[in-house]
Amino acid sequence: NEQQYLNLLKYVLENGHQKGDRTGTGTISTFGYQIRFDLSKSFPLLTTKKVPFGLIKSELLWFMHGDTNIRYLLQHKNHIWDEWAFKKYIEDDIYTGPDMTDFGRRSLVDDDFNQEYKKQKKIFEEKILNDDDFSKKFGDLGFVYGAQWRHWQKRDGGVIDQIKNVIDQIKNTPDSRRMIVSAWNPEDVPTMALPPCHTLFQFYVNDGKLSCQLYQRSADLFLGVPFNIASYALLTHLIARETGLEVGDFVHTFGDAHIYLNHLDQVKEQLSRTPHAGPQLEIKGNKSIFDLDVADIVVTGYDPEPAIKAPVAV
Ligand code: THF
Repeated sequence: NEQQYLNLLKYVLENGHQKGDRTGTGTISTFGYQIRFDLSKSFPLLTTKKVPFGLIKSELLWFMHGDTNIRYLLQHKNHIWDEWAFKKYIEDDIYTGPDMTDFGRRSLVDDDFNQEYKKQKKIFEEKILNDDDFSKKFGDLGFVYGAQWRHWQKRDGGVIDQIKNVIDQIKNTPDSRRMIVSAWNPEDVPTMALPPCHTLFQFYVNDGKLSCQLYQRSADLFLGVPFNIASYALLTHLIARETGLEVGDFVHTFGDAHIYLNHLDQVKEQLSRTPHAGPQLEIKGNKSIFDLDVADIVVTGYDPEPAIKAPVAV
């Protein structure tokens, strides 16, 4: 339950060592940790801060569609992947606006720059939404999750649909120990906007229940992980529904589990709060999970503490 996540935050605060990182923000970090959620009891959307479930739904459906272009996310008012597309754009020769180098850090410390950044990002988003050619060139993040899950490129030119394959395995050989989906494609990693943080997941069937374990190589504990927990819990529900099983456990295994140094006050605030009872998940109608719309997925009884704002490291 939620306490396991809070214990992890506390563990890293107390035992983490300071470590530099790609983004230059700095973190406290530990290596190797595991938490577990019994999905049959409640849906693990955190209650010690409000987590925007709408964004989690549209992100997961985006992955499930095999889509890698942020246009779908923008159409659903989801901006969590904007920075990575915007970065590719401002580094391209076609961009002739004001210098946006290192926008993630500069927008936090320089008000004037932040105004300009917001303006340029707004222009970028409008073009992604309205200009097909521009969107094809700059909205696409490359071989990110959706691509590896649904159309992994084979050497011989074909593609592998790992999600369809794993559903077939769960239905036909539920005792299999090979029910794995990998987003980590070593050939693609060097050219990706962001190599996959949730690298690999495995399913397990026991007693009519479907469990899922995720190996996350790099975990932004305050901002990303609450999303990742809810996202994989939702994925487990979707796959269970498609295969006629009940839900079992979601097991979340971490590699580099870190708290960014500019999230420390927010983490302490969250740790001072007491968890409430968790919500329940409801999937409406009987569409295939590949045809679901955000409106078909709802949580009921979600009664969180207020949101806690924090800057995302790019
Ligand atoms: N990069 C970093 N530094 N952290 C991450 O968690 C992360 N992700 C994805 C890709 N790169 C990452 C993107 N996921 C938010 C949440 C998840 C993200 C990115 C950003 C975020 O800012 N959440 C805010 C609310 C945002 C809003 O309302 O628009 C929050 O308070 O939760 C790991 O998968």
